[in-house]
Amino acid sequence: MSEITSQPAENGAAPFRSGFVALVGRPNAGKSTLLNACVGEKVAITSPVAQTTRRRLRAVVNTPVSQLVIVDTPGLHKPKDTLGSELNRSALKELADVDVVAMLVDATKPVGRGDEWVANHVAQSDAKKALVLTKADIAKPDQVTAQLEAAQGLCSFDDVIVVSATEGFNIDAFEQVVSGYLPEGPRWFPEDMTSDESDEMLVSEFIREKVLLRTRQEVPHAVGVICDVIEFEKRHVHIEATIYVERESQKGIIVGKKGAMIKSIGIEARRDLEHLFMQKVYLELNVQVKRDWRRDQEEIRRFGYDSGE
Ligand SMILES: Nc1nc2c(ncn2[C@@H]2O[C@H](COP(=O)(O)OP(=O)(O)O)[C@@H](O)[C@H]2O)c(=O)[nH]1
Ligand SMILES: [Mg+2]
Repeated sequence: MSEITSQPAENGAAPFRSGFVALVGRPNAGKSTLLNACVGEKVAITSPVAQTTRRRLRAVVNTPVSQLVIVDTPGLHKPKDTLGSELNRSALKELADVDVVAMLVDATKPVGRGDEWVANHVAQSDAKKALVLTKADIAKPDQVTAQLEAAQGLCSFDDVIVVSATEGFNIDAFEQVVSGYLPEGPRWFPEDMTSDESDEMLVSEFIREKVLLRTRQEVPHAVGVICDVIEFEKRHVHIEATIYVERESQKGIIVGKKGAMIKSIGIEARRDLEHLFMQKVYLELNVQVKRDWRRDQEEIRRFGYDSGE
């Protein structure tokens, strides 16, 4: 859909490019799924729950002609509490710091006020702007056409691309389009580096994802996870973590009947963690109540969900 416009270097080869691209958009647009598809492994957690992503996450993607640092951000939305405001702040901050802003729009949901609001912020960024229409695999062709037209009216984009992150459709093309807009420069990061998250944070997030996938309504939003212990032993990784909720009733839901829910969460999280660390994992999970932590700036910071300002 797009041509790389960089000038060939003197020896005839295109110059190597490197820089930053931020993925922004409404909650659930598919930002974290696209990040994982580009990296080729799971670094960001994803779920149908809005505000799954609470932390900015940077991942390094190497292509033959470029090194992209892709920045995943929390979905931009109308905040309801202190946590929500922090998530917005964290996402908006990235707009000023990157070479390319990729605004993601869900092909299956009509373009609405939420997208307009995001686009108004994107328009103010000095970065190059790409419109990325996501979830092409589940959108009907006429839906894609209509969405493209509506989304292109939101802001002046330098490029447009349609992708499916779950099917791996146009992921290479997305990387190519973005690479073309990066400044010339070397690989700034080691080729084997995938993300800037600590092991503790990856553990907490992987566990939180399993809670999100298994709980409903208010419960997923009330959950915060902290990794208390992580020890790399000879034959396994020893992990202890605590799942925090805001109410006793929520604790009951997470624990489940005779501990069935927490057991399932543990089994699923362990499977992902063993994949991540490529080692056996021993995982001990606790559940605790921390009343109204989402309204408490200090608690939000302790969980690592703050914007760092
Ligand atoms: N069918 C389909 N579903 C997708 C695609 N990308 C994301 N999703 C789903 O949409 C939901 C939200 O995705 P996520 O990446 O967490 O969205 P984010 O809030 O923008 O980070 C998840 O259930 C994903 O599995 C896609 O390309 N195709
Ligand atoms: Mg996300």
